[in-house]
Amino acid sequence: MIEYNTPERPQWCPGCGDFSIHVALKQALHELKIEPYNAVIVSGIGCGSKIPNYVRSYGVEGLHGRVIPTAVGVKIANPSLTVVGIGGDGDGFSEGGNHFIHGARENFDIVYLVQDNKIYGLTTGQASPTTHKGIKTKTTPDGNMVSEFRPVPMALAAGASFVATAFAGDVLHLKEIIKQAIQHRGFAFVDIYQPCITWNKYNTYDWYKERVYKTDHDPSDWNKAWEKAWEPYTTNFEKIPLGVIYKKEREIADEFFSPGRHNLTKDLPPEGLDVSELAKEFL
Ligand SMILES: Cc1ncc(C[n+]2csc(CCOP(=O)(O)OP(=O)(O)O)c2C)c(N)n1
Ligand code: SF4
Repeated sequence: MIEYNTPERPQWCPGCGDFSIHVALKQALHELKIEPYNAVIVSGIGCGSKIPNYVRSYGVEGLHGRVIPTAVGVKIANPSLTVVGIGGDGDGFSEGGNHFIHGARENFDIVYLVQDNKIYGLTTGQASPTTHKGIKTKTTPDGNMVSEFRPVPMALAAGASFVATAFAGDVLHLKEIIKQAIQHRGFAFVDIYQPCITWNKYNTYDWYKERVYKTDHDPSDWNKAWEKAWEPYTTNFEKIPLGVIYKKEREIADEFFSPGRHNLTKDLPPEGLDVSELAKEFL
């Protein structure tokens, strides 16, 4: 058994979906025989983003909304590492929305897991981009007036080469999906439906259990994937597919940016550069 446990106990509310994501991620890394010194967990800021503290690997708890650029930086610096970016829906789709689009487009070889509880958990219950229309939150006391952000169609439209959905209430399936995401070569996005039992009284475990089902379509069929990606919205959340929605390998960006290819330091003199003249401009 590869030891991924830490002495720290997660500080989540009892019953929070983040517990299953934590277990599934550690189990996926263990089953893929990835040693802790070859894994880096990069998060943002939020309840779920505390997760690097609870996994015995390398980790960065970074800035809110900046999971993807930090993860990409780690991957470029050392392409041999397994880099897993992880954060909340507020972190990834609001502050980090721009990075999400371009991460999918550029296709760096990283995993990106979103703990999608459809609320801002850590800051105590404000509406997030994936909060459903009509839902009352602290910031939408008369009901959310705007339509929800659609992460799965967005990832597909932006060009992600691996797009999947999973549910924190089904930890074994979630673990299998995380394993597939890690094994995929390219940007692998998993939208994880994660109940926040404290602030989101609408998207509960029972609410999901009545709606989720495992899809068995051919994930290399883009048109079918597009249809599945939209199913929650076209059925008014009556049917929510879980599983790999789309998967097709294509060129990854990593090789272009690899330090070996652009040896930016090769022409520097060994003693370094004298920048004192240049610096005077700013004095
Ligand atoms: C740049 C910046 N903006 C805003 C915040 C305040 N902030 C901290 S966590 C958070 C939202 C957390 O929600 P989410 O990302 O969905 O994660 P969750 O807590 O639900 O897991 C916000 C707005 C911050 N820390 N930094
Ligand atoms: S506030 Fe919500 S997301 Fe945060 S730990 Fe509690 S249940 Fe989990």
